[in-house]
Amino acid sequence: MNTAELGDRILNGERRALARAITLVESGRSDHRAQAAALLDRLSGADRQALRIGLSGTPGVGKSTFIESFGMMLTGQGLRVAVLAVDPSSARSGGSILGDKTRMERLSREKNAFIRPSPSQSHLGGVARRTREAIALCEAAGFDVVLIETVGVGQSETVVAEMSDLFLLLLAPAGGDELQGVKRGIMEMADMILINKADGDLKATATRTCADYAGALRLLRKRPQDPEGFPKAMTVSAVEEHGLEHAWEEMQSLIAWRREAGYWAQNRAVQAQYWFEQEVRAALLARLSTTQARGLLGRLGAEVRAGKLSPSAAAERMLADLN
Ligand SMILES: Nc1nc2c(ncn2[C@@H]2O[C@H](COP(=O)(O)OP(=O)(O)OP(=O)(O)O)[C@@H](O)[C@H]2O)c(=O)[nH]1
Ligand SMILES: [Mg+2]
Repeated sequence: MNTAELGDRILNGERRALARAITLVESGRSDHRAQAAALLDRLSGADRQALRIGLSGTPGVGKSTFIESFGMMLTGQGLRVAVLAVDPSSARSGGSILGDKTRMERLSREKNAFIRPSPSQSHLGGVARRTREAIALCEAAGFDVVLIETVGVGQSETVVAEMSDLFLLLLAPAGGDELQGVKRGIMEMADMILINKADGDLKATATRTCADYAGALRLLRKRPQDPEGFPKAMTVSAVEEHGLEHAWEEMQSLIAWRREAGYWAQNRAVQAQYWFEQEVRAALLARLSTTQARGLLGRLGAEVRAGKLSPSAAAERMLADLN
């Protein structure tokens, strides 16, 4: 299938075409890269936007269960929902969300939903690009909401937050009064904190945990992109499907406010600039691993090691000689 036909099918909302296109953007082959670029270029003209919701949380907090329940609620409202994952630590069997597609059994059968696992064995830079491109493909395919899931480890929250309109942090109820070791940086990224598992025996603990986090959020520096009362902490139960509609209402009201105040567009512009700079950085680094660069590092390095050339002088010469 050529890119024109593939593009038309994506615009038509065909999930199989979308899946194929995502496979294309995941490929490292240079002819595939060229095709992917042509496809994305073609689709950008459609100018369709989805609400991009980033979702992070530690293993076992209930991300998959939440996405299943929340996704079903959205499709129940007639919305089309795509689910993507950013999982740099694909040591976990079979990557992320499709390892537990069983947890999203209903959603995966839903015709207005599309679920895509993260490819295994990719470094964070590669994952970031493929996820951004997959988001663009989902938007072109007419999805209303794109959920981007990540396990809360290391840098992946930043990656997801930098490509989301809304960033949710899912937490578990915790005993005691210390905040669950959530790093301040991650709290600062969150637009909403959802304390999951607010059901059964855990309900009271969840309510207390929620109050603790609401307090902690109030202590953070106020961000211009937040109306009064945000970022917000709420309790939900993904299993019992409690609080999901309320959470969705809050998300919509936040987004409506940001659109009105210009922060939605501004945020997307800032993100575009960020990714542009990241790509330049990555491309410059890649130029250090070409044969020519490695040759220069070897030759100039020998002179540096022998004391014939200072490290800075060698670096300058290296950069001048690099193609
Ligand atoms: N009581 C209760 N249990 C829940 C809820 N949501 C999820 N769980 C349970 O928590 C466990 C982990 O849920 P998952 O949805 O797989 O969690 P996850 O965050 O996707 O986990 P990883 O994929 O390993 O990162 C499962 O046993 C779920 O049944 C909830 O709302 N209430
Ligand atoms: Mg999961």
